[in-house]
Parts: sequence; structure tokens; C-alpha cells
Amino acid sequence: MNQIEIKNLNNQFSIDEPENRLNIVEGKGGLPVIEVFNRYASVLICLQGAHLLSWIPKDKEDVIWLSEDASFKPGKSIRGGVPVCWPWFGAHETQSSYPAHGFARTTLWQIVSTEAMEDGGTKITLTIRPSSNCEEMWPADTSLQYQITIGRKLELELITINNGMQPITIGQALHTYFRVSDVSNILLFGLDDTDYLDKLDGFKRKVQYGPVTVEQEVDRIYLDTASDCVIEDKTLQRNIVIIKCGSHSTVVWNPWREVAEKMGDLGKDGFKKMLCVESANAADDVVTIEPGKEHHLWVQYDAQLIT
Ligand code: TA6
Repeated sequence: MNQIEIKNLNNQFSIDEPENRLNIVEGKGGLPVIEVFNRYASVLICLQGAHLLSWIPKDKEDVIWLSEDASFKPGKSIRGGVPVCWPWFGAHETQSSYPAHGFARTTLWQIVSTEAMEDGGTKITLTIRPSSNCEEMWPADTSLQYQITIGRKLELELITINNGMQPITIGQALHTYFRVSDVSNILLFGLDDTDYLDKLDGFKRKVQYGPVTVEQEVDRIYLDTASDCVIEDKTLQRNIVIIKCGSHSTVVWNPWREVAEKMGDLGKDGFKKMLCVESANAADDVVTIEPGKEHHLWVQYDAQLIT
């Protein structure tokens, strides 16, 4: 995106209030980035993929992990942050040449609106219309909206609207990389007694007992769960509380050392500093949307100090 286009976006969408500022700037690799500073937090969102890169609640540390080796290139997904996986999760069911986790995370999104809210928060609405630029992979007349609300907590809402005449079926996830002090020292609560598919063991169905701990590679789809999750990080004295709606599966992923080294964009020992806890519609938990109807995937994140 060139400087004139960025200037035009600022003319339309920037916010310039004493305690609520929003600007669009040229980020790494020339990709446009929305910067928000308000009384609650600062946030960075790359328009490619509507990819949230950072959320720093006031006087706290970043809650989101972004790889120091993430590449910022047109059409390439960014390692870390909050990738938007849509309209399928993981590999495409039948077309192996289609990108994993869909194309929303590598598409350039449009800004619909920005709003300085009365309570001092900031709301941003982004959109894509896939049938206009990803028609081969997704011919259905669908619009996708993404609302990001930066208040005392962070809210993300992904809305799929079926404008066509036939039902559509989607899989999706907010594939959030949470920043942790050391992944082997955290506990993830909320999935006790929940069945999961273990991708590392041929998708065998297993049961979780107690909190999830990570001492090796983990790649699991927890099934039939709408539960809140909490990442307890005693070293950072922080609980990250994850609440969701419109999702009945939760994916937990950490690649651990060997896989991370092969992936090449996780940075030195980056795997230790992250845990993906993804509010998803994955495996059998796909969503069918009838003509004229919509589906909302909503999450709310809160970073609480452990006293
Ligand atoms: O959500 C877990 C997962 O699907 C893993 O299997 C893992 O490969 C990861 O996402 C990252 O996928 P990506 O396509 O971003 O390399």
C-alpha cells in the first residue's frame, strides 16, 4: 500500500482525541498497520489478515506473542499474533493445494469503520468479501466482518454472513498466540474432563485430566467445549482469561523445539514463550449457515494480576 493510500485511510478513519488515538501507518514489509492508543491499552493490527499483532493493557506487558522472526510479506501468514483462520481450519478437506487454515489470514482486509466509544474504548470493524478475490477457493457469496473492541478487556468478533441462496459450511479459529514467561511453567485451566483429538497420535480421541501442562509438542483439538479457559502464569503474575461464544472446540498448540526449528520463523527459543489457545470451530464442530443468516464467533480476553 502506498503513502497516498495510507493518507486516504487516515483521512477517513483516524481518531485524534486526547486519550483515544488511532492511526494507520506503514508497518514492516510495507504492510498497513492500525495503531491504537487509548486509556485502556495499545494495540497493533495489520490489515493483511486483520492480524492483531500486539495488545498491551495499560501499565502491563504484552499479552500476545509475536515471533521476532515473523515475516511480513504480502500473501504470507505472520507467525504469532492472532491469525484469523477461515473458512476452514487446518488442511482443506479435499484440496491439498489450498492454504492451511484458509485464506482470510493472508488477505488484505478493508476498514469499514472506527469509533471512539463513550467509555473511552475503541472499536474497529474490518471486512472482506471473499467471492471477489478468492472466488476459486470460495465461490459462495459470503461476507466476513471482524470487530475488534479495545476496552478494559479485548473483544474480537468474527461474523460470517451468508448472502447466497445455498447454505454454507465453515470451519474457523482465532488462532491466538499468548505470550507466557515459560510454557513449561504455566497451567491451562478450563479443559479438565474434556475429550480431545491428539493430532500427534493420528487424531486419537483421549481425555484431559486436570489442567493442561506443556512439556513437549502439543497439538490438540478439545471437543464439545464452550468453557472459559485461564492461562495461569505465576512468573508473570498473570492470569489470562479467555471467554468465548459461537465456538465448541478449543485448540491447544505448542510446536516445541524440534518442530519450531524446522518451521524456521519462531525465533530463537520462541516456542518457550508462547502458547496457542484457539477458540475454534474445528473437526466436527463446523458451522452451517443458512441463506440470509450469520454466525458470530466471539472471544473476550482479560489479563488479570495474580496477587
Ligand atoms: O492450530 C494448530 C495448528 O493447526 C498446528 O497443527 C500447527 O501446524 C499450527 O496450527 C500452525 O499452523 P501454520 O499453518 O500457521 O503453520
